[in-house]
Amino acid sequence: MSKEVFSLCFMCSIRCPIRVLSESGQVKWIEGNPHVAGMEGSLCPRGAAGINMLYDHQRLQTPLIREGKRGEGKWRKATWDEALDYVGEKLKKIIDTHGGHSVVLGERTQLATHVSKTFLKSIASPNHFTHDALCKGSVNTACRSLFGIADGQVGVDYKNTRHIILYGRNIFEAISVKEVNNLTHALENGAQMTYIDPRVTITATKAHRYWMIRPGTDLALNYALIHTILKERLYDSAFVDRWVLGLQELQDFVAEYTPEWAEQETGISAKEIIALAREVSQEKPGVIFHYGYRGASYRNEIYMRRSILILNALMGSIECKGGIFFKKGPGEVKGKPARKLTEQKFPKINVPRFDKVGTPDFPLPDPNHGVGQILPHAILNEDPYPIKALFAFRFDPIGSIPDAGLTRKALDKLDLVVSIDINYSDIAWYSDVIFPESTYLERLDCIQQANGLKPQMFLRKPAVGPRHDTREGAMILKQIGDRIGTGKYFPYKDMAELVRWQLEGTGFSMEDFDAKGFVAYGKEQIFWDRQDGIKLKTPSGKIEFKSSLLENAGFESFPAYEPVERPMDDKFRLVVGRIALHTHVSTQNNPYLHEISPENVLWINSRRASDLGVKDKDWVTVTSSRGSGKIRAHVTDLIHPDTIFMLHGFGHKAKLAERSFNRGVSDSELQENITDKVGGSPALHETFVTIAPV
Ligand SMILES: Nc1nc2c(c(=O)[nH]1)N[C@H]1C(S)=C(S)[C@@H](COP(=O)(O)OP(=O)(O)OC[C@H]3O[C@@H](n4cnc5c(=O)[nH]c(N)nc54)[C@H](O)[C@@H]3O)O[C@H]1N2
Ligand SMILES: Nc1nc2c(c(=O)[nH]1)N[C@H]1C(S)=C(S)[C@@H](COP(=O)(O)OP(=O)(O)OC[C@H]3O[C@@H](n4cnc5c(=O)[nH]c(N)nc54)[C@H](O)[C@@H]3O)O[C@H]1N2
Ligand code: SF4
Ligand SMILES: [Mo]
Repeated sequence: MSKEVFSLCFMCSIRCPIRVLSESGQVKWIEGNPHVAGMEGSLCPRGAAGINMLYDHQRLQTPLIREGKRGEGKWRKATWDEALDYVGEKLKKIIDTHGGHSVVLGERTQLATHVSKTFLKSIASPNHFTHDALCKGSVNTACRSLFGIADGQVGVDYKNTRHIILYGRNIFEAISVKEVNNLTHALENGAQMTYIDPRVTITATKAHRYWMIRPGTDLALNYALIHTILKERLYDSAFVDRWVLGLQELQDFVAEYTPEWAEQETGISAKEIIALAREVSQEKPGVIFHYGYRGASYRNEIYMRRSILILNALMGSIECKGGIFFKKGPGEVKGKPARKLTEQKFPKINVPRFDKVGTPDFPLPDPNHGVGQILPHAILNEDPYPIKALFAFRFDPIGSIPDAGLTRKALDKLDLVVSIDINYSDIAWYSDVIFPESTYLERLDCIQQANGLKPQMFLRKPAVGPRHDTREGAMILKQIGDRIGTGKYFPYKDMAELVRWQLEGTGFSMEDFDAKGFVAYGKEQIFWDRQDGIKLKTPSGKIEFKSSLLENAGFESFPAYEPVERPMDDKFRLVVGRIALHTHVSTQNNPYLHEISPENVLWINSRRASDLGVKDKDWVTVTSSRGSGKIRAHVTDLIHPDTIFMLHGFGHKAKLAERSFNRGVSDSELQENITDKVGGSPALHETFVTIAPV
């Protein structure tokens, strides 16, 4: 019997809407949901490889309890009751002895995040964190400093743009399907694309203008662009007069940052910088200075992301077609959002978070997400208090927090490490108990509230039943709750009951999602009135160039430019990123994706390679202060001489993921665990390495 189901992909956390066809309980075909604008039936390669993930025998199939030492790989298969009882008993002891706050749960933000937050709130722990700070914490803080609104509620109108400027936003490899389709349409309609990256990526090859910038100097470039725009009065004065606070302060500040100065710093000619400022301003306001996605690279990240957003404000490209906009929720059309379990009343929490976010020590990062890379430091230093248990839910702290050696050392100190995963990930391999989750093709999930120009809701529905002895994450957490006496906070017996509860009061039912996979609160795109209607949430109600958020916390709005350190002598700056074929640390063992992209290589500039006597495809050793690894050189002119680049996500340690085991090098083994103390991002590109022929 054949069946069609509309659902949401989860080969990465973009969660593209999909249409899945199955026959006699076997998935046969997945494509982009044709009913959803921008999807146009397309999928990225990882989305297509979802079928291989489902039928891969090397994924988790049953609960496992560790028998040998952590990381040794000796497991005992367990029944669900056995594994849940085991975790429940240990957890109860930890909470009774050390308090609920000694328990941390880290996850990739996902549809069941309100369940995970409930799990911790019910034991009075403030220690929920998401991947967000590791991904784009400083973008988040930059948005809040200017708009009072987090980046998650800011969107980009790619389709109607006239000119897009991308700072290492490698959109054609680090993919979101709708963004790629919409930007492709804009380019076909004559939009211009400027791409800035120390490395020639696929996106660079499609751009009208490409600048090989010296890494870590985008802020200098932006100050020079702002300098030119203000000096030549190229900005949208009506918009700026109405909405901006601190223009004069900005003008005084950038006076010394001339294009000639920036040329020395960035390696981009002053003439070209001025040309871009003039060119873009002719197309305003339908232009986009893209504030970036993985905004997690340098110590000064917050100011670099702020400078990009300031450029948008100067172009008036905010809340307009072809620019950036604020997402609209159901409240905008008098609708109700889906309910969340976190709306319940919980025990009072009297301690700070493990990462001290929200305290004077670390005031600005978003407490809704926390700062994950602080975890190893907090555990090892018992600062602000001892931590005893970690739950990793669809998140791999070993692969995704820089300095894996330090992370493992911290994990060694814990009494309990539990993973909820679908793969033998490196964190699962290092856990005491692994709970296997049903994959996205096999599970009903919580409601996706999709704010945007048109508020909508989506639903992930199973295309087929679970192939193995797996459960949904929201059920696993509930069943642990049942064992530690917090079951009452999870008032559902199965996922369908939870979803129906979430939909109460919204006017929609689960069946309403059958036809197209989503429901919409209205038909029209909503733009706020640019004269009077932009609902900024800053104290002044304006776009705060001069930021009360920063200044009230003791930080400057416009600190003097401080250059990043240059790699001296034989050193290189290590830079990392993605390709279209893999998701972070998740897909390297996927049979199909592994076949096309089995391991990472090290991009190195031809001249520097020749100085070292390294030829293309030679094995080299790459060494940092934290670790070293053996990897093949990819010798090329297409990378800045200061920089070496490798794909993130390889070098897995879990033996039962046989294809990816020990293939390539893990960037997290090499990187130092350093943080942008204002914005919250890890400075992933602040590690220097040396290269030696093997
Ligand atoms: N060193 C280094 N660190 C980084 C980055 C980097 O480039 N280098 N990038 C940063 C960025 S941008 C991000 S977004 C984060 C991402 O960090 P993570 O979220 O940790 O990475 P992912 O690979 O997306 O997924 C993590 C885990 O989710 C599991 N998983 C996949 N699908 C499911 C599912 O349906 N259910 C469950 N329970 N588990 C599932 C995978 O098997 C994997 O173990 O990493 C950040 N950290
Ligand atoms: N295929 C695929 N797509 C994905 C993901 C995935 O894992 N796989 N993950 C999703 C997620 S969570 C994220 S965060 C996004 C990431 O989306 P992006 O941020 O677009 O992707 P990255 O590959 O992390 O890009 C980093 C780029 O920045 C460049 N770079 C390094 N230093 C500098 C610098 O100083 N200045 C400039 N201008 N550029 C620099 C690097 O050379 C690299 O090309 O991708 C999303 N889409
Ligand atoms: S970008 Fe690709 S992997 Fe990510 S959700 Fe969309 S189709 Fe799936
Ligand atoms: Mo990310």
